[in-house]
Amino acid sequence: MKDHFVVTHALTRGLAQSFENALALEPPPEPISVAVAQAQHNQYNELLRTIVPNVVELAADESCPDCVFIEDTALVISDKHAVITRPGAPSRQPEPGPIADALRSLGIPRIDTLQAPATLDGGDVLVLPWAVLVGTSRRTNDEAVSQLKALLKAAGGPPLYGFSVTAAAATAAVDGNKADAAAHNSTLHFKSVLSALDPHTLLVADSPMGRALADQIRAVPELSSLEIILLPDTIASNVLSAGRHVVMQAGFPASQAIVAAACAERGLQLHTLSMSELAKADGALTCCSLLFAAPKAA
Ligand code: CIR
Repeated sequence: MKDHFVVTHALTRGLAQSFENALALEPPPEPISVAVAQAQHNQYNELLRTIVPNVVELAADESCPDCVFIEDTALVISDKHAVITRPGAPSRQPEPGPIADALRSLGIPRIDTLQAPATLDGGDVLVLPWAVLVGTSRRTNDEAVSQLKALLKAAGGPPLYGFSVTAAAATAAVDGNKADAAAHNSTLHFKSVLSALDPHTLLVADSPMGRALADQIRAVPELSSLEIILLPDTIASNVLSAGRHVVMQAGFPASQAIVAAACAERGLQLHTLSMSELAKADGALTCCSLLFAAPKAA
């Protein structure tokens, strides 16, 4: 097994002018500036073009203010199998159509689709080459987890391990103080507090919420080989990892020092990028792309 994620393609989606109406768990202190969000999203695409061989940008859909968050619409499990999701927010349920078409045109031979009453956002799923970790949340339900498990099995894919963002929030609420309680109320997805630095290393927020999920993960014997690195800044725990490149949010020096050291040990190159305007709509780094290895013939 490789010590990094093999990525040949990135799919991204344009940021709609309607982005100012994107869903947000809490109203941002300042309204969203679509122009600033657009500029940050352009920088995201530019950086991806320097680290991923093929970047395909799909057109925005003005009737879907959240369409830039393409990660929620599909899971690319391998170059042989993808699963189209059924996003948990009703306003987002039209989003996956064009993504399914794009994955089909890149030659992924098996593309399954989750069926109602399943709901699942890709932000709740961490796909590793050897395991798939899923957190149920306000967007992802048990029915989706059982459908996904069956689809992975039918396709000969990696095993699925289930977690609960909702249960972690309850644990965190007991363990944490008032500020922590506010922070985990604003946790949208499993990957709002964790992501993979490489196929064997997780970055997890050092918060009651992050620690509660880390405890759930550590309790699974099959996942005991995963190294877990805790980071002081929650938003910094969501990184993009492609080949030997890692991208993290700019502006979090304490977390950056830890990630930089981990990257240096592993021969990974660290880049930073600010997506602060997209964060007003609960967006992080992974949510704006699907990164995967497409079949060789594509
Ligand atoms: C939503 O509420 O669905 C969007 N405003 C944010 C989605 C972020 N997605 C992600 O982190 N995977």
